[in-house]
Parts: sequence; C-alpha cells; structure tokens
Amino acid sequence: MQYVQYPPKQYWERLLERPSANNEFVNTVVSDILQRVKDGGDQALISLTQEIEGRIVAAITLPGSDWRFASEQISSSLKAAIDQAIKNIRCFHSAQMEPVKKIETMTGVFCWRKSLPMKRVGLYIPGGTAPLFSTLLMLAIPAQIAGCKGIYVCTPTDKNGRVHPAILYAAQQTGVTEIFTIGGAQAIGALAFGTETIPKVDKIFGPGNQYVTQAKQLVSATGVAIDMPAGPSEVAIIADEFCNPDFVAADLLSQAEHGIDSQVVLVSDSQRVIEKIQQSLNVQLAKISRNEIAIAALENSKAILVNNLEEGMELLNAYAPEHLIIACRGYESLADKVQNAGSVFLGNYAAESVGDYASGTNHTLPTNGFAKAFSGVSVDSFLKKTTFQYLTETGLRNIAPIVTEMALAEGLDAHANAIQVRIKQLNDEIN
Ligand code: HSO
Ligand code: ZN
Repeated sequence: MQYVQYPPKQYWERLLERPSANNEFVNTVVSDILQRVKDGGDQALISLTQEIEGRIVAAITLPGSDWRFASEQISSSLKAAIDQAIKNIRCFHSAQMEPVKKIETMTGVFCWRKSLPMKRVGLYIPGGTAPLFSTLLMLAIPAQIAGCKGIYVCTPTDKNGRVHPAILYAAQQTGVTEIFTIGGAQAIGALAFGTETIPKVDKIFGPGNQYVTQAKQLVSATGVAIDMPAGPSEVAIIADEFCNPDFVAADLLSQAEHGIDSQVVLVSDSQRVIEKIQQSLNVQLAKISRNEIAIAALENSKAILVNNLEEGMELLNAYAPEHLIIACRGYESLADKVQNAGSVFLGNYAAESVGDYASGTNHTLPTNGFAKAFSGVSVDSFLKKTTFQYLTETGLRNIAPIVTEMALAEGLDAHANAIQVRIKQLNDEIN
C-alpha cells in the first residue's frame, strides 16, 4: 500500500482518483457484439460464444434436468448456509415493502403512491474466477419480494457446460424463472433486445467485467434500464487505536482478493495503527490462496494518515466508497457523519464479508464514487412507483381556483377549462 501522511485537502481528489475505465477498444468491440445480437438473435449468441469463449452452447436455456439435481451436488453444510443467508436477506428486504399511504392534501383531494413490480428483469451472474452465487441471492431475492413475474438469469457455463451447482441451488430457492447459459456482452444484448429464446427485459442487473459493464451502459441508451454503472469493488476502512489490526488487515484482504483492480483505502489518525495493520497484512497475505490478485490490488491502494478522525470522515465522504468500515471507538458518532457510502460496517465485528454474504443487507452497491448519488440494490430497484389521485366534489371545489389561476398564468386555457367545465356542471346540478 502506498503510505500518505497528512495529505492537504486540495490533494484529496487527486489522491483518491479511481483508474479511468474509458476504453475505445472495448467500446468498439462491445458495439459490434450488440449489433450482431440485435440482428442475429440466438444464432448470433451461439456463434459469439464460440468465437469469444471457445465454448459450444448446446442449449441456450439450461435444461430442467440440470436444475433438479443441484441440491444433491452441494454439501449439506453449504446448503444450510445458503438457506440461512436467504432467510436473513429476505427478512431485511421484505421490510422494504412499504404500505400504501393515502394522503389527503386538501379536504377532498386524495393522493397515494403504489409500488408496481417490473414485469421482467434480467440478472447477470459472471462466471470468472469465482462462482458468485451470493450475487444471485442479492438480486433474485429483492426481485422476488417486489413481485417480478419473470426473473431471468444469464451466466456462462464452465468448460464442461456446467453451471456451478451452488448457483443453481440459489436460483431454485429464490424463484428464478429461467437460466440462460450465455455470458459476456452478448448476454446483455440478448436481455436488452430479446432473441427467439431470451425475453427482452425491463431492467438488467448484476456485475461483470469491463465488456459487460460497457454493454450495460450502451444498451441503457436504447431504453432498457440498468441497476447502476458498475466499477471495480472497493472498501475504505477508518481505524483508530480501538481497532484490532488483524481484523482490519483481514478486511482489506477480503476486498483485495476480488480482483487486481479492487480498490482498498485505509485511513487512520495513528501512525502506529497503520504500521501494525501493515505488518498483519504481510503475515496474512502469505496465507490466502488468491494472494497474487491481492498483492496486485494492494499495489494501487493507499494508507492515509490524517490529523484526526473527523478529517478522516471528511476525506472518506469525498471518496464515497462502496463499503465503509468504521473500526473506531466512537463508531456511533462517526456513523452520523457518513454522507457518501454504499454500505457501512460499524465496530470490530462487522466484517465486510458478513454483508457480502449473509447479514441481510445487499452487496450490489455503487462503486467509483457513485455512492454520492446512487443507492445499492434493494426491493425499490425492482419497483416503479405510480401515483394515483381521487377527488370528491368538495375536493374539486377546493382546488379549482388554484389550478385555474395557475393554468391561466401559464397561458394554458385548455387546462383551466378542464376544471371549469366540471365546476359548471356541479353548479348546474345544484340550480
Ligand atoms: N464484495 C463484493 C460482493 C461479494 N463478495 C460477493 C463475495 N462474494 C462486492 O460488493
Ligand atoms: Zn466481497
């Protein structure tokens, strides 16, 4: 990690800059893939998968027989762990469903807002170096709670044409409608445009490499919604003398093992604490299996010494991390200072891994500073809010002069008239 002492405020932005992902080459390749999928449908998906991944797709839709045996192919302890995680995630996300509140804004004027589920959603689950079945839980559970009718998963198979049984089990337990064995930018194209086999969806969710991310960005300009602009995963930790350096080092590593582009930031008001964490990092690094990835990620990462924790929080709000761990004695009052973060972990026992898998919160979170304006995935991400209104006679009489006045002031006579014809009719009824 790069060690930086007391950086002056005017350097924070430069110091915390994320590597730019803007890549013309990726853009050209992805645009071409999307066009081929749009024009060629299923056949294009099959050819692209063979060209890009060297993989023959026997069936785009995963056959039912492959699903059925999933639960027999994972250990009973993994099954039990997934079951408990599902319970916790469901418990936390179910509480996000809001009851409809009818509000009477003026006497006789009633307004309310109803959440309606998106009909079809597409979930992208990357293949890559780790089978992220936890991500499937984080996306399918809120989709199911929201009431989406079609929950479609796209995920590449391994070399033997298999989807990891834990992904299948997770899908089975969370109401996934269908799994398509297509990955990459072509899968995003298929979900955005629809093919003979894959339905066109209303919104596409899920992480992926830069091709997938670019594809999501491009299709979002064609009308399909996407969850959020994704970038490499990040954690920022603010730690003081109260922290356990071994725990902090372990959390830094848990993020660093995701990928060589993972972002890790450590902030402390104590040089001694930073040194201890560094030492522990070196010891623990030697023991993890993905240490080459972690070492590369740590090379781009920073340990920052600040004058005090308040300044540290200000710096982290400027960074807007995906995950923020506050391992400080005053974690409660520091938590009140959080302005920009995807998800926050307080004290010495809230490891990021807990939120990654099983506490109940969602792990699909805004990266790349987007926590300044975006929220992580929740049940809301699968809902649209439609407003309703109803007026009684009295309600119309109460609001008529206001709307008429405003409409005439905007020069929109027909708007005023729509009120006045009603008022006239009401008055005629009385006379
Ligand atoms: N930390 C990742 C999520 C994840 N971790 C999945 C393990 N599996 C991005 O929030
Ligand atoms: Zn993680």
